[in-house]
Amino acid sequence: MKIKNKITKIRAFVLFSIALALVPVGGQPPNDGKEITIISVEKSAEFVATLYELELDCLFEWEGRIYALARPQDLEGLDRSAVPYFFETHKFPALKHPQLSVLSSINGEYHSYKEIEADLDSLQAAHPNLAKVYVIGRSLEKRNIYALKISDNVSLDEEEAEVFFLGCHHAREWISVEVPYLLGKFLLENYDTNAEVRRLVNQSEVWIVPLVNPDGLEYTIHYYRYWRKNRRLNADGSYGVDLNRNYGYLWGYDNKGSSPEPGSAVYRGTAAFSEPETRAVRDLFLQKNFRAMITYHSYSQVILYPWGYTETPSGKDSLLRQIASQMSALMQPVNGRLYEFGQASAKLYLTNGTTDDWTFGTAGIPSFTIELPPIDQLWGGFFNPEVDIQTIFRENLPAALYLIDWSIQNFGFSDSAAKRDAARLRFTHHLKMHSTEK
Ligand code: 0X9
Ligand code: CA
Ligand code: ZN
Repeated sequence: MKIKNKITKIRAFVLFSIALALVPVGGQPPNDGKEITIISVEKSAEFVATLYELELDCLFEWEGRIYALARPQDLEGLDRSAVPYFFETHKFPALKHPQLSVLSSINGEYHSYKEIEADLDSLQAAHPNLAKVYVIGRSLEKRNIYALKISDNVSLDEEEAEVFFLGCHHAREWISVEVPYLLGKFLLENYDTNAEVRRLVNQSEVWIVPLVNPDGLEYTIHYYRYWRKNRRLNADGSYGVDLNRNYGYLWGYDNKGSSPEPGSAVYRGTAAFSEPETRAVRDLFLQKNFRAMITYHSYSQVILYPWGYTETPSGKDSLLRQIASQMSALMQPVNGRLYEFGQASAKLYLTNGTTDDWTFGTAGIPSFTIELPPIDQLWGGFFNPEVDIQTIFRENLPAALYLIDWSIQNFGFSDSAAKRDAARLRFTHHLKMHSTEK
């Protein structure tokens, strides 16, 4: 074999885009002190196929080479494959303000899959009359997808306004797990002492799915902080379907709002609801009669509403704008941060197969995507320091409470109840209880 492994350590090689991608200015590197290895291979079909085979996550392409993140076992695999590659190691710099970083463990105050499981169970145990944890489905890697229901007489399905909150369709958007989780915790812990919270909880049924994409989240914690999609092994050897392009309303409408290419960050999958994670959300949604929903993402600090697939306003544009504007007005005084709002396609970019287009398109309910702070990459992008978790939650709280109240006030009006009832008949499977009450 004449192919010689060319293993060269280029110490001085510093690429600005790596620094930008992994250590956003103003943000806190979440992998402080950790060493990472970045490899590169010449861009040829054969070499790229090897990267896919070895399950490496490609970071970017630059001057004819593909750069990817590699773990130690990946380097062994590369050596065996006889693909010539370069590698370099980087150590994240020590922080000037370590208290702002992710401290207590690899993911700090943020929740991992096991941590959200344990904390949801604790909430249920501490508030047995108000909180119940359900398993609404399983991820590709067989992790549970949990829903927390909060209401008085929680075991009963009462004639009350149902409201839906979701988090973490995108793995690297860690803050989007925390905000809906903390909303649930807040409602439960303030029920006894706060009459307004009690009224909202008594008159509604709040459903919270804080972690739609557990496989992706675990991948960001243990392998690659920048991962976005789920962990589907695609036909071409690449990984991941963008769960926020996999919903069934005008799925794959065009190739601008989503991609047919498996390797793309916005790959829509092979069919609408091809992924177990979106199916879990769909099946819960179709069994319920939700009046409004918020799905949390990051970052951008904006409130978005349908449509995403077209720049044409929906028939309910003024209602959606009015609710979004109310939410923004309630959020702004908390920490002084302004959340701009608008139709998703116009305010941000075209998308199709998103959660909110689907819930709005099938049930006609007010549906919002809240892109949590920061406002841009220079303020940290996907990496919010731990001290910001409470801050961001606190400013989002009045918007969530407002939407619950709006749902209560508008309970009884729905132009698509019949449509939804018909759909529900097709999904009659029963929700399974988690843990103590199986
Ligand atoms: O692209 C997305 O899925 C969302 N942005 S993110 O950076 N969190 O990935 C925005 C979706 C906006 N469109 C709709 N909500 N329809
Ligand atoms: Ca109730
Ligand atoms: Zn997102």
